[in-house]
Amino acid sequence: MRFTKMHGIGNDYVFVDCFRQSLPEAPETLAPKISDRHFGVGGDGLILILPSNAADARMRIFNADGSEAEMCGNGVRCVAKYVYDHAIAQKNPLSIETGRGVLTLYLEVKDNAVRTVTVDMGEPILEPARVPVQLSGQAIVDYPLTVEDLKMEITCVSMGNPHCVIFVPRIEADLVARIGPRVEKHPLFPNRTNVEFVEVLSRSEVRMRVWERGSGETLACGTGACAVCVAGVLNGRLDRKVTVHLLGGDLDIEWKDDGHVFMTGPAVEVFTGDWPA
Ligand code: ZDR
Repeated sequence: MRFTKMHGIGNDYVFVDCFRQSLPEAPETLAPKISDRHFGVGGDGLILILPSNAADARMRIFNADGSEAEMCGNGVRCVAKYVYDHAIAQKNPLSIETGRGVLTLYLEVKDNAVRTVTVDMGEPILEPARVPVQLSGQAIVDYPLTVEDLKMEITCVSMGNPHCVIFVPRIEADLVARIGPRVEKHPLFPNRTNVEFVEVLSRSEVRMRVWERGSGETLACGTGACAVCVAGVLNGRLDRKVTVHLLGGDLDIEWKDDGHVFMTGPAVEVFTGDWPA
C-alpha cells in the first residue's frame, strides 16, 4: 500500500489515496500500527482520501488509538493539498466531504503546488447535547470543573468534533499530560473530548497546547484552534480574529459575523512510501 506522510504545523498523519487502491486491512486496526512512532511509519493518526458523490473528495480520519473522528482541521488542509497537487481535482476552491458535511477550501498555490489553505469550517455547535457534553443550558461557557487539585473553567465547543477549552494564566509544563487525559475521559463527555489549554497574550493572540482525544498531546490542532477562538469570544476574552500559536506553528482563525469559522494555515508533504500488506 502506497502512503504519503503529510503535516499541518507538525500535526502529522499518514495519508492513503483510496482513489487508486484499497486498504490491506480495516482502518481501525491499521491506524494504531501505522501511527506507531517506533514500530510503524509514525503519525498522530491515519487519514483516508476517498471518492465522494457530494464533493471533490472525501476524508476519513482515524486517531492513533484506532477510533474514528468526525473531523480534523490540519488534516483537511493536507487532503486539499494532496487532491490538488496529485491532480485528483485541480480546482480552487475545492470541496471536501468530512464527518461534519462538505467543506469549502480556498487554496494558495505557488509553482503548481498548494502552500496554504483557508478552510470554511462551518458554524460551531454549542448546544450541550450536540457537543456532546452532559450539562444543561444553551451553551457551556466558563463552567467550573475541578480535576485533581486544579480548579478550572471549561467552555465546550464542537467543530464537528468535541472540544473542551480551558483558559489558564500559564501553561505549566506538566499540565497537558496530567490534566488532559483526565478531562478527555471525564464522565461529562460521552464521546470523550479533545482538550485545549490556552494562555491569552492579547485580544487577538493566544498560545495553546492540546491533548487530543485518541492520540495524546500533539504539536497542533486545527479544529481546536477554531474552538479556542469561539470560546474566547463567548467568554469575552478574545476578538473574533486571532492568531493561535501552537507548538508546531501558527494558525489564523476568524469567526465571521455570518457565524462561519475560517482557519488558515500551511500544508506540507514530507515523504511517500510503501506499507507492506
Ligand atoms: C481527530 C481528533 N483527535 C478527534 O478525535 O476529534 C481531533 C484532531 C483534530 C486535529 N488535530 C485537527 O483538527 O487539526
